[in-house]
Amino acid sequence: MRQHVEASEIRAAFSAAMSAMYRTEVPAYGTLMELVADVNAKVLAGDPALRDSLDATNSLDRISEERHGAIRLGTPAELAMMRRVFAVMGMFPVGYYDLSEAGVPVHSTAFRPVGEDALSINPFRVFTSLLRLDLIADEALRAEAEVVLNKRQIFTDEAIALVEKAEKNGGLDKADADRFVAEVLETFRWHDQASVSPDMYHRLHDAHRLIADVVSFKGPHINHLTPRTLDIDAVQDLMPSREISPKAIVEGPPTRACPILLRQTSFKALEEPVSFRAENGSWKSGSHTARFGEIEQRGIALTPKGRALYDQLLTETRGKVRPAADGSNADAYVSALGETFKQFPDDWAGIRAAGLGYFTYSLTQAGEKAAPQADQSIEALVADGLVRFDPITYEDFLPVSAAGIFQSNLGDDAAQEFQASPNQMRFEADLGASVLNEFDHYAAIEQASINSCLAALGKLQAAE
Ligand code: OOG
Ligand code: NI
Repeated sequence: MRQHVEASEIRAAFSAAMSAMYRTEVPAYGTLMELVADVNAKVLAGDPALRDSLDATNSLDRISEERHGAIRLGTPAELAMMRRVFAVMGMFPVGYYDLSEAGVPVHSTAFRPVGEDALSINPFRVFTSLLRLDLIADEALRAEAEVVLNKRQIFTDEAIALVEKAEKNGGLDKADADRFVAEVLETFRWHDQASVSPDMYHRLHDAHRLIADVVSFKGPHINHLTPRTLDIDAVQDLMPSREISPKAIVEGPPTRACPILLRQTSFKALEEPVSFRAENGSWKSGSHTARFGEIEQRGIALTPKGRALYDQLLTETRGKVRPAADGSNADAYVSALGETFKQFPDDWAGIRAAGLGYFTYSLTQAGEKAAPQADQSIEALVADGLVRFDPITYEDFLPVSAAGIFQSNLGDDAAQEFQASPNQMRFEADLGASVLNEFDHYAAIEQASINSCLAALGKLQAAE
């Protein structure tokens, strides 16, 4: 049998193909990529230590590459098939995000590589939402939307055949992997001909702009891609100088010495020409707003306790200043955010001591050479300078931030009230699998690193 290509390699090829396609489809995204590369180069030039540490982890040359993208699916069957497609690329569902609470009628997961090695080969994730027609009040419209969605096939026959082949044989050879990437890319492509009439588009749009975006097209066009920036505030400030218009505020925590979780911002979605099939079969031109570009900067993964504190401080801030979509109170929001987050420790030792973040533990140089340790507690080993700790990067998403990204790209008037109704069981039934709990995952990484420190020092003891 021919050699199988590593799943991570297929993911890397897919991410590169998607980036190339999106840059052609949305030229402003190419401009954002150039800006990010320029800002990252400048940060690295001024910070040799950062450059060395990125170099040491082999991530220097890929620093400005995409970290994630997002799609919105219409039916449970699409979600279930998408799970199988992503599995071929080593991407698995992590986390459940309920966006209904924030006025967006979807619930979501992120398909992503899970192990440290897989993440370092290529970190590309896809934030994947499933439309919740059950949140649409108008029953007739809901039924009509269902009919349209059930008629479409978002995957090519060849893509499905290759997924089945990969599942049967436990992987794909090089030629099949290349075909797989090309075929799967088709699902994410933009279609400028809507599959609904102008009238139906407007009714869907009036129910919620997001519903129109999901239901009106042949497939779940990639709606944004997101490279990593080393200075998100600089990119936010510089966007207008490149003639792209940033959303009002950077989502997530404020600027800090020790970054936590995830900060993200985007340029606002562009109005794009589309044509609609009128009742008499002729094409009518119109427009649709959906696609944008985003940037992200990641910090430490927080424990449930740290996350609760983060959520509390964010709620407190938004109670003081609710960020307006037009940016009119952006400065007031940013200063309230900074002020409120003073309650969150801003040094690694303090974050660790308070049990707010996850860390990996490793032997220091002294630890490598250490004599057998009678005291095996990790705290004692840290205190004695034999073990060091480093923050674990948060690789997931934040529902309030995601809602902010959705909202600012659906138009400023899109905020809408829904009953908060998380339904993870329904989501997992539709997905055909359960999602990995991100807290359990980070806790396991931390515990494994503690165990290996203890074992290493224990071995010294055993060798005596
Ligand atoms: C997804 C928005 C969520 C993020 O980075 O939080 C997201 C969407 O607009 O479909 O991508
Ligand atoms: Ni995003």
